[in-house]
Amino acid sequence: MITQEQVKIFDKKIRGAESIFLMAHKNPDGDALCSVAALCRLIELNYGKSVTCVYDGNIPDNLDNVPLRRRLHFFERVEPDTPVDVAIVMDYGIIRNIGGPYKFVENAGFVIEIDHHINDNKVGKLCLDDESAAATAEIVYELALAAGWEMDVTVAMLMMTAIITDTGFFKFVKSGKVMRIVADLIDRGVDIQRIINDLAQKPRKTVVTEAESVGATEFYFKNRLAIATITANQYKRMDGRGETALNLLGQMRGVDYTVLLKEQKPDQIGVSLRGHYKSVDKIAVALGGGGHEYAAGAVVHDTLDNVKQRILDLFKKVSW
Ligand SMILES: [Mn+2]
Repeated sequence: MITQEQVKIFDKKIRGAESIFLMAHKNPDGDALCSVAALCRLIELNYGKSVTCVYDGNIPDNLDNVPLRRRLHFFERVEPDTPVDVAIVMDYGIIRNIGGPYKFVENAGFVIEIDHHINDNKVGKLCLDDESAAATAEIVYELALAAGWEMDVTVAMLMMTAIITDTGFFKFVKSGKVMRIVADLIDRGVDIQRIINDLAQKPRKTVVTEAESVGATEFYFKNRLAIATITANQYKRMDGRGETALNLLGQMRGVDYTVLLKEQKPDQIGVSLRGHYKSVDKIAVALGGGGHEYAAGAVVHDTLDNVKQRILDLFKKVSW
């Protein structure tokens, strides 16, 4: 719930600001990128002020066609000493996740945060946080309504993209509230089919490489554990995350656990773990990582063979 008191402070700070910076977490995902772009557009539409959007890390290829994508600048391309009157930090979780753009927060006269992550160490003076929101964009939507802002179809598209990505294409939706927002965004002219199709597009090389790695999957524990490997050479040919491989692995009937090993460097293995209604978070923690109950991961600094052996040893201990 956004109160009128919060709207008043937000409004006053934006009106009084000459330089406004927007940012989210490093390596922005759909929600991070689109929440920033949507709020940027809303401020420009409703206050006639220009906003600077910065990011750190990489933005995935499948977000290339998101409206206003080019409005986000790699933080090092922005003059580091730029005065900042208001910094708005979105979808960040913990301060460490902000990365390079944090220096603009440290310089800022006032800091606002908009987030749906659980966080005890808040960076914002004004906090528009809601842990029950399915996406940060959901809070931006509520702010826009509470403030009575004009919202165009570009803003609606960005919010929809954020919701679709953060809910895993609606799979993780736990409340009707976000679906009522989705309904309103459709009525505002959003083409949901087009967004979903665009998000699914990947470079040809990535799809072919990931399918190749799934073709060489190894099965253990009576075929109930599937382990696929993306070698260092394959890793170079694809766009980082291995979603296609994980999706294919997850479709195999009778497989309870899937593991994707990515040889990011000779001694750095990215491990993605998925459980078909079976928890994998403890295994991720044992490897020095973490995540959600059915989807977790880790980055392990060891050789591919050693990491695979460690994982097999850990799976010996699970109750099949
Ligand atoms: Mn999010």
